[in-house]
Amino acid sequence: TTGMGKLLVTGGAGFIGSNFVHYVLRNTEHTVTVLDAFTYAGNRASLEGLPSERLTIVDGDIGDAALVDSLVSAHDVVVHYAAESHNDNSLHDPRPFLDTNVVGTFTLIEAARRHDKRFHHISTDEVYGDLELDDPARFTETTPYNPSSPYSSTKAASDLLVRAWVRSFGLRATISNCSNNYGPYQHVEKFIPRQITNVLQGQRPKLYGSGQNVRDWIHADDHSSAVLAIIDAGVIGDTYLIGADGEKDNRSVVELILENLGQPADAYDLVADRPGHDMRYAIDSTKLRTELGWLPRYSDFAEGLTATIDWYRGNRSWWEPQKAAAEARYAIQAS
Ligand code: NAD
Ligand code: TDX
Repeated sequence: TTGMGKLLVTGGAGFIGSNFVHYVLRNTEHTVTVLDAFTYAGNRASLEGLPSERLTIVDGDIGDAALVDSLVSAHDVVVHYAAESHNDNSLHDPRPFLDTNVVGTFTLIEAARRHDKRFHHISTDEVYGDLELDDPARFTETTPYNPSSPYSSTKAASDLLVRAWVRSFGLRATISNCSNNYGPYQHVEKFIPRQITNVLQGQRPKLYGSGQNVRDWIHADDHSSAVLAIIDAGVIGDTYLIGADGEKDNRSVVELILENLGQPADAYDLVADRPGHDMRYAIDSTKLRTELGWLPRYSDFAEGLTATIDWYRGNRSWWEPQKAAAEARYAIQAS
């Protein structure tokens, strides 16, 4: 990326945010301030070993208007990752999703408007609802919003706030909607890390429903390179879909994990389905590729998954402290 700037990265201690911070410090000259509330999903260990002269970490809430105002005023670009991110949690306790995803985003864009700062909003393909398994269509920038869950409806609400602030107040913002990410530092509540760490602990993977649901997987580093491309050259007011043509059904992903870890491919349990479970997501990222020249580096999912499995194998001290609590939450949700 060109030049040097001061980035304020919200949610930078979470999965995708921390991968972005690593990526930025490795590949650009920017300095980074992370604003993160360190909820159950935030982890200081995900930011260890980074150059302290280019990284500042602030423990605070994006809903804290005074804190947000002073931080936004002191930076060039706000990159907004912070969110409550897990669908299963949103089905059992939606309130934090409204507070963080909706009111938190509102608080940030008000500050960005006041100080006329460049704002990039990170969102998800889940705002478009889901597709049938046999539908040849994929999501594009013009697909109508149709979210299914408390999580995705609050992300949709936040996207619409950003669009309205662009139109009504001239906020200098862009939005990206990305497909499912995988890679290091992903919380063990999420599908891929949950199944890897289950197997590493001698437990069986848990597949919801029939395991036929399809997700469109992208490596977190490819998400990061796309966000940097949009910050550099994206058109103000525009939305960009980010995806790497990685459609896989959940059963195939579990089978790959089991094979990788030397287990029989059918050594998993089918468990109760997620209520309202979206069937399939699929991204058409033609706009990003043709207008901004972006390309994913990880084109082979099986290879990226193997690297991710190796990371969880080699970093037990990162995930073991979260594992029991995450499984206890699943046990409560199931009862
Ligand atoms: P995550 O849950 O791993 O991380 C979220 C981070 O935000 C955590 O560090 C948490 O402490 C922080 N946070 C939560 N509430 C906060 C608040 N009120 N104030 C400050 N910080 C707060 O989530 P993730 O999977 O890394 O997702 C990051 C972003 O990317 C989200 O906006 C999500 O909607 C979006 N996204 C995720 C995926 C995916 O596959 N995980 C795909 C597309 C888009
Ligand atoms: O134990 C499980 N078994 C299972 O079959 C879990 C945790 C999930 N699943 C299924 C549900 C989904 O079909 O795996 C798929 C992926 O589940 P999640 O990891 O919970 O992701 P998803 O619901 O698809 O949402 C993710 O991608 C889009 C992120 O969590 C969101 O933040 C992002 O917006």
